[in-house]
Amino acid sequence: MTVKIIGQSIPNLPWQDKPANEQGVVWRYTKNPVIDWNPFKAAARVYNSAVVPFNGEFVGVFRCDYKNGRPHLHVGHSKDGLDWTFNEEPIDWRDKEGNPFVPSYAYDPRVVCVEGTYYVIWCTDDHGATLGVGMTKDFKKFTRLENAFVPFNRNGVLFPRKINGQFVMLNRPSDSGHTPFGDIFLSHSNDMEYWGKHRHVMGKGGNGWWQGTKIGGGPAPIETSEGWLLIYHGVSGTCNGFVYSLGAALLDIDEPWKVKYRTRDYILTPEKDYETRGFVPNVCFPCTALADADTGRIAIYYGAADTYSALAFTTVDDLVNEIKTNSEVF
Ligand code: BMA
Repeated sequence: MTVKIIGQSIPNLPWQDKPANEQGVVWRYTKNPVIDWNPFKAAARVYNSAVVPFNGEFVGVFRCDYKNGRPHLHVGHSKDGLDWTFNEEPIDWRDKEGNPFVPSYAYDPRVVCVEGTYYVIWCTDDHGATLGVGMTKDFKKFTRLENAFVPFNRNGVLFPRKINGQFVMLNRPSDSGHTPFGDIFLSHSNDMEYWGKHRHVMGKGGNGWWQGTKIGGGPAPIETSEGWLLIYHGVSGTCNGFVYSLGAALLDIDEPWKVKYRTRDYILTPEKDYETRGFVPNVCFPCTALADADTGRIAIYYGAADTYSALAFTTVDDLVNEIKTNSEVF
């Protein structure tokens, strides 16, 4: 391993070696999907979800679309990151005084540990879509903070440590519908409640039609010796609707709104049946990337077709090499 991951060891990270005939820099888990339709009584579909290592096992905050179509967040547990059991009840969000502070809907969660606290950021409703923010230490008691922004905003992704003494969150200003535009910005906070010092990070477009309509942050950026490794989603508009693919970029370590390199081509796009067929066809939507500092292995959890949870793998050396040698920054 030549590129160093600055992060934790995850010896039980889910993993499969790269198949000999694989051309891409990212390869799929052969037993995908890891979560199928109707995985527990309340949930029709579980996808676009957040997983973190916890006490030697794994815990997740999962987007669960109910049988009335509305999404809510449920906690799930797994010993190996592959077989999951879900809490039947949604997360019981409370404000700082302990009063119920329940979102009317909640989707696309990301979970990031900063200084021993697990922060959950998701898309919620406040007279329009915006970013809900909460925290937990044990995945039993959850405290909800103020929403980060006024509507409309989606794809809130926290960096896994403070940068120059401040929390930093990627976000994607949007509209009230399915948003036919969108660039990635970042915002700073001293306290996870008041957000400002906004910076544009990167835009849609370039030569790549795969990201010509909009882009949005994916998993929490991974700190490496080459900069922040960001996996994100890029969206192409077709006559048959949006197509969601994965791209990656390297951001400056101290000034992460500066893009050093960015993949010219997608690194994963809908190809398999579980990605091209489902509730919303042609969607690969990453919300988690677990990186093992000892081996450089990276496991990416992504939602497939707004229906399934799937896994794909890469290594930090392979991915950084791909980004640097096939880069287009614009
Ligand atoms: C986005 C979000 C995602 C979803 C995607 C494709 O706007 O709603 O949750 O995966 O659309 O439908």
